[in-house]
Amino acid sequence: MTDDKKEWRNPRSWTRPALGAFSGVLAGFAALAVAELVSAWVRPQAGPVVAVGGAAIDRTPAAMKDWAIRNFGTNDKLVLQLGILAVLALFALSLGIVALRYRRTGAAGVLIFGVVGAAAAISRPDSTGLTDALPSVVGAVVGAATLFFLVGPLRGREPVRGLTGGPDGSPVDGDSPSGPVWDRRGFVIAASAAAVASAGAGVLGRALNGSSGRDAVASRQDVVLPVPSSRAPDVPKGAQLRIPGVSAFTTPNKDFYRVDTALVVPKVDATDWRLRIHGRGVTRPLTLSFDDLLRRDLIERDITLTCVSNEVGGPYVGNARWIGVRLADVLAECGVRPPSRGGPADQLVARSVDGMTIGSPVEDVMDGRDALLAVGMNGQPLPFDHGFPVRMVVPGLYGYVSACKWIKDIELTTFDAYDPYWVKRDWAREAPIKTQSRIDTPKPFARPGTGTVMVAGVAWAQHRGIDKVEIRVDDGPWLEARLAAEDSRDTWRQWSYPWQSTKGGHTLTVRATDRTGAVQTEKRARTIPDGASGWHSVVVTVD
Ligand SMILES: Nc1nc2c(c(=O)[nH]1)N[C@H]1C(S)=C(S)[C@@H](COP(=O)(O)O)O[C@H]1N2
Ligand SMILES: [Mo]
Repeated sequence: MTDDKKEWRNPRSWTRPALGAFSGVLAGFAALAVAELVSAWVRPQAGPVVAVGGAAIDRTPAAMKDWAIRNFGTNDKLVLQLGILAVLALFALSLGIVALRYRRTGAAGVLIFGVVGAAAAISRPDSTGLTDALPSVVGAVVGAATLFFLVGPLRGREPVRGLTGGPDGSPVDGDSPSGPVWDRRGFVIAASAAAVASAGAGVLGRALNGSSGRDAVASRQDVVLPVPSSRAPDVPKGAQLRIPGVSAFTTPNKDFYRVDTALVVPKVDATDWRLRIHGRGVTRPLTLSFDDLLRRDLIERDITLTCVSNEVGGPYVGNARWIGVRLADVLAECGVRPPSRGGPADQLVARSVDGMTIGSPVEDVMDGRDALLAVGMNGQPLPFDHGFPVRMVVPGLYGYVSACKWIKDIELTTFDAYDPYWVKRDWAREAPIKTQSRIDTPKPFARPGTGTVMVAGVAWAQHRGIDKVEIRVDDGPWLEARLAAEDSRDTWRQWSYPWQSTKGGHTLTVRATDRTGAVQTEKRARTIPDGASGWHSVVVTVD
């Protein structure tokens, strides 16, 4: 007891584990920094954190993904990567302490993380081969060496207790601590050198990764979108209400929601992009270049996209003016017939450069709706975030069953024969967009004054169209809202209602009716497996 107390008072009893832990963290930092640098040379997606993060995303159960989107929204990827870094820091710290006593084991532990990173990198669906292992492997070797080097001379000759060594400080795994022992100055210099070199490698790697894909950026700058042979009519003047707080009718590209599994946004060089179309019932397989697409007849359409992960009242819906090639024409040229005309394939599987697979009903994309291979978004080439150079857009279907970004391959198959990415993860095979409406203003918990309060928002039922929107105050009768002008039945529609408010707390609720006459259901459903349902409500207090 007395001994322990003395030992505890003696700074040495914790200085050493602390320095060991510190060396471990430094070694981990060195490993990641070097991996970052090497990944800039291989490709940014091959870095260990991105690869392990991607593997984690693919294995995340649907419920967890839903939870992450709900809590972190579009920041979910940042949170994931910070989580991975936190876990790595904890392991690195522990390995540093272990290495004080078992130097080889500690260093080997770092190598194991390298193996994990390498395995993740080469098994990613977009992996380009064994070189993807290099960032993890080289990083881990440098990390292990750093730990070995820093920790060796820490394993001093003085007797130490507990965690840091045997009673006489002798190593247990047989590697001899016969080398030099750090004095304080020596350790500070060595550790600082390691830290500075790692920081240098990391910053350089970051910078190089940040400027990677320069060819892709240049190819995007070179794109001149041809004038579409079929223009979209101007958005009717009355489609955009001039009520503060209502969503912009056309969502600017920079504000457009983004939902995908890519930790690093793919940067595809349009000049070597190809789209291959093949599979069942394809009598004339086709490979198209980007220029091939631009030379075809282009159509321009306003289409509202919605994510199946959008909660009732949620933000994952946006409307853009797309330019693209009519997908049905391309398919017909390849000899594809929809099932209703005897075609053998009922599922079209689009595959992206990052390994995403998205399956749509062949019947839907060929039924006359404006299903597009889109090249333009709101007058610009597609932004990288939204699928440059080419993505699919299909009116009326949730994004995960229609809107493949960075597309590179289309395979005709059957629903029986193949489950795409999200279907493997328990989401529905087919998912038409559910009729929905959202109150944009007033905001939840707003405190408007008495008098006329403009209640307004958007409603959507893509490819069916919105015919009616009603609101209800508390448990009162349904009141018909004024509908803004309709742009097309493939776009959302704005609505408003001048509410004569009365003092006190009130719940405002909205529901829409689509052109098939179906009233938006009150029945609450979760986003899994085929989209949320229920009515959107906002609680306000009138002062
Ligand atoms: N390659 C790829 N395409 C993808 C996805 C993805 O994860 N990877 N996500 C899909 C989903 S779930 C949606 S809702 C839309 C979103 O498109 P946006 O990010 O341009 O809004 O893209 C779809 N296309
Ligand atoms: Mo989605």
